[in-house]
Amino acid sequence: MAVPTHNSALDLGGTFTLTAPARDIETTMNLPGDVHHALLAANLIPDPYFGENEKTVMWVNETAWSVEGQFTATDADIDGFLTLTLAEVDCIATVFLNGEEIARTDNSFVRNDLDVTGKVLAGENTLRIDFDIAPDVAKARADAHPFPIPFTKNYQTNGLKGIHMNFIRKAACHAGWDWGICLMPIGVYGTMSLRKARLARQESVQVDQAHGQNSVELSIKTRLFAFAHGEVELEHTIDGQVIADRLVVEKGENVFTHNVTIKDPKIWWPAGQGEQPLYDLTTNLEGEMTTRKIGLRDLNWVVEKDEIDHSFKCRINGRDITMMGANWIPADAIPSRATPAVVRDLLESARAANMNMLRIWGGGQYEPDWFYDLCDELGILIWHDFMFACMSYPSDRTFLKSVETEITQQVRRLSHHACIALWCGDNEVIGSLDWYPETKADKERYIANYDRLNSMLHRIVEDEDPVRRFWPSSPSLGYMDFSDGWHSDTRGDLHYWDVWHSAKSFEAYRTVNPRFASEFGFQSFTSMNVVETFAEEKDRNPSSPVMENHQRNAGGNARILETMTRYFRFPRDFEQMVFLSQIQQGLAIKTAIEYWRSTKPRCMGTLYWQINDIWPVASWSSLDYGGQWKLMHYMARRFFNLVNVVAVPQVTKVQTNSRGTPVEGQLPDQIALRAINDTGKAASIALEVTAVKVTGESRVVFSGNSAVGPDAAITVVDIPFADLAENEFLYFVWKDAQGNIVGENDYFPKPYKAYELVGADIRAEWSDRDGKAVLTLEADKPAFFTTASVDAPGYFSDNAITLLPGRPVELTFLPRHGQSVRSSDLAGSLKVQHLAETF
Ligand code: BMA
Repeated sequence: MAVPTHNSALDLGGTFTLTAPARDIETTMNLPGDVHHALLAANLIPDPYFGENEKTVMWVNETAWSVEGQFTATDADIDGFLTLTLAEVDCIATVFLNGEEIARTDNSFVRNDLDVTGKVLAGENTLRIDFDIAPDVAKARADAHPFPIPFTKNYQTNGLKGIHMNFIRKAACHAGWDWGICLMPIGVYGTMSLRKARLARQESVQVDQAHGQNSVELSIKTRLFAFAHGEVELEHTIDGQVIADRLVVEKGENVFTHNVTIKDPKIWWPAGQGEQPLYDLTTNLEGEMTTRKIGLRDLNWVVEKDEIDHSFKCRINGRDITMMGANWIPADAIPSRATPAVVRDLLESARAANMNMLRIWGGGQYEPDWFYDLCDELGILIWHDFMFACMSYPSDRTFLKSVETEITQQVRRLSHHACIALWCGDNEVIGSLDWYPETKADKERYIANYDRLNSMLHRIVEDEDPVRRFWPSSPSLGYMDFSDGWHSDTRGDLHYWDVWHSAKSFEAYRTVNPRFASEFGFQSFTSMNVVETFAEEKDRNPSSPVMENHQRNAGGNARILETMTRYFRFPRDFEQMVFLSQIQQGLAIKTAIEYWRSTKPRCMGTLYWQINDIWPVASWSSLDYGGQWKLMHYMARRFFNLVNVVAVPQVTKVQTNSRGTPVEGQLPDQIALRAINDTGKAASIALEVTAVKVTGESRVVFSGNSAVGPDAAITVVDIPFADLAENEFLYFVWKDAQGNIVGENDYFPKPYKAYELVGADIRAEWSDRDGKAVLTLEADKPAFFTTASVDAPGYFSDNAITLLPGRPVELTFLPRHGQSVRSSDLAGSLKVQHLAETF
């Protein structure tokens, strides 16, 4: 966690000495940073992500580490009250300044502002941090607790031993997860500085907004910490207005509120719905300057009785806007690697796929300030869990006290951001009571225990950020409701996992009608070029130890392969299997999202699990570790199109299998083509539907114009299934009022394996246009999920597309990280893949 930069602080980051006395190790370490990163740089450990090295490097987190470094202060630097700020110490450590113990840290989500007045010398000073062995501390605490609190089942595949992460405050997924490596990083992250104050320092600046006719009233709440009684000068500047005040402060914490009116406000919208104008708010406390970007938007959640049960929707600037996006996990298991450039790239890919919301999931971390700045800039709203996930937590006084400081600080730090849409108590903690023998056997005790923590979180949000909604948990049916949030689809948010975790058919997604689907996912293998970074040729087999190590959900590889046998013909080799797994993943999630979006306004949010990976692994992500787009990310860009047309098969009598789930490929009676408009303006849709034989012949079965009102979904036409011949599928294209093609989609009534797909000859031609490389693809026969890839960081304007004879498609290459490339740089590495080639 970082504090805003200010000009009167001495940066204490730099090169430190890292030692492990018990192991006779001494090397250098850059701070802020983490131990694994330093050991890698010093060649003292192999790449933990390669092969099965996770096990080889496990000793690192079973070792007591110490970092020590020097900094020089001038007379001027120490002339005043001094605060040593360590934004994030991971995790349990003792801090020494010039040999004197100045703090014990215990919670990596708490910022440490240590009063070191009189303790810093003019000249050289020594800062030392001794880290305890976190897994040992966690175990000792768990053992001493009066009743058992099991750790999450998501550690079942971390290869070694479970760690009682519920007894220590650091990212729960540091100990692994069902997609994560177990490294248990150790380090200091974010701001490390020595701050000087004449009398007081800034603690937090929060901004509330009240939107009027043509103005926005801001209420700026400034929290100062004063070292003594006296007077200070405080100045806020925003939109050319200066609010200067002379304030009397008392020793300790002081809170002041100033109001300012922004006339003719430039309004902030989530991505896709308008611009993201940001106002600079600069706060100057006698030279300690901080700047925050303020986006002006009116946001509230409409959770109220309706004809179904209760709505669950986000109203922004007066419009009920469908939330479309995914779940976010920490960007790297080695914290030093999650740089602003890496994270910006991931967030830009979220926006490029038409997302407007990410959910920061409760088993990860509160992100640094710059993360939320990026979301404000890109128009990505954040559903923010507090950091509790998939297990119970203690509720004794010491634990609650620490969490109270954590949540209070985090809410005060982040509440000014336009992107923060909701505070949510945790991820799946209520549901997890049914997962463990201990909690199942004594549920009342664990619910009471849960409520002590959860009601405190609620109270803190009400006190510290009253304009934001607190949602108890994800999934949850609502306030004080401790019942099953997984399966009720009439209220609250829903996690729907039956397709992945219970092997139901993709069709099962159409048997639930969530109000807001905040988690559902399907795994794929990470792309071939990423597999090559951790698996040698001999290990490229789905049941090799290396590939199994890079799959952390028990039975995950088997689930991927078994599903293939249900929908596709079995792939002919490893590389084709990797490719097909990504087609399959995209298809699963497309089925869910197209259908749920089409039920608008019943369903007002779909956030799939998960957008990113923490290391190279088989997982539910749509972006590979490193940010490359998997096939699903391309499909997401299309299934999240604001104006979209989707096929919804109608089955009068659903046949179910022995598991009570719809059978794969049950033929529909008819196929409804539903037009979805998630814009604030009416959309004109000229739709042409063709029935195409997999061998290429096609005929038009419908053509017509419709108008879809703003924020609405309608059925344009029902196509009787009986009208389709064997081997025919539906392909549809729609144009706007100006006649421009705005979207294409298709629908196969039977599983792909049932069709006699024919080989296609695909011609690829490169050109350069407006400084961009353009690839034209043309096929002589239909080619499905046609995907172009090149060895360069970037993505094509589209991929995983249906190519039809006589319909060439142009794909523009969009480099990530902003470089420009020419087609001649890419042509040599071009690979074009498609479905018929996989078997
Ligand atoms: C969800 C998440 C994670 C997990 C995922 C896949 O419920 O909350 O715990 O990674 O399921 O199993």
